[in-house]
Amino acid sequence: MTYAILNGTLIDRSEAMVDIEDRGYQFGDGVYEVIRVYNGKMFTIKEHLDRFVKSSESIGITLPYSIEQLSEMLEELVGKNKLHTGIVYMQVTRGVAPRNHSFPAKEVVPALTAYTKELPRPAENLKNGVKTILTEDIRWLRCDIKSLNLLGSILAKQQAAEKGCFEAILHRGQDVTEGSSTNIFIVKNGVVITHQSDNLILKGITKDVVLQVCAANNIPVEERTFTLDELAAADEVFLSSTTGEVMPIIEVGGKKVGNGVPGPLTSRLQDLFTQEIEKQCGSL
Ligand code: DCS
Repeated sequence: MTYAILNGTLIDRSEAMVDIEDRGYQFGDGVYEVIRVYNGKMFTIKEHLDRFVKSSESIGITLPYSIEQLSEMLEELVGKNKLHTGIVYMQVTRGVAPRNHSFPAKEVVPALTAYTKELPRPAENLKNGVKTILTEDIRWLRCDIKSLNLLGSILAKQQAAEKGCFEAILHRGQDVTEGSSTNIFIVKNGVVITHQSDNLILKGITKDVVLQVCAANNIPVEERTFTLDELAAADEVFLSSTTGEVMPIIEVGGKKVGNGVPGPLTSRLQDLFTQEIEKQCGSL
């Protein structure tokens, strides 16, 4: 049997159902996390749970569980599902209440769900790199909240998929923000450049690990807005995300990055990132 968590209880995945008036279902009124599992161990679990609490608080949802309780619950879920390599998806919504835009009565309990999925590491893409498209960032102005409202991201990712690309790189006018579900980095003259963690992007946990390994290895970083022109002139481009890790980008909007193969600094950062995974989760 495969298990899922519904409101704090482990149940059979096939019996995990939500009400049609769950506010996540009707309004996208909730937040979520995706956590990577390697060798049956969750990577950067603390950072993900901290961000989950922060996202919840920023939309006025008080989680009915402590971080310790959430952590225990997820560990039990991963263990019972015998997940080796994959992800945990977890979300909380404001709960089930008669449809009304404003918040429901205080007694309505936020609805927590979580489940696991087998997902191998994307070995081929990590090695060969991926192609991307460019598209205008039409999302709202609180992209720092990991909200369930993902239409802007979904529409961008679909455009990428229709062009045979892995990701859509988003920009607001001339300024590059991030990918539809990833953070974007460029390398120019040995300097790693990525958008500052403000309201226009999600503060990626993978991004933070990349920045930490850069600091620890004296690799210069600039966290700032960069433009489409800088992207086009970059020596290397890569993305980061929980599922994608540190992934080379070899094409942007039909144009090759450099000579169209993964760059040396990207490969070095991949190695350093892999070491971080192995420190927490054992050898890969
Ligand atoms: N930016 C956006 C818009 C994201 O949705 C994500 C993660 C990231 C950046 C990268 O953040 P992490 O490094 O913390 O993963 N998106 C998750 C998702 O929806 N699926 O997998 C990861």
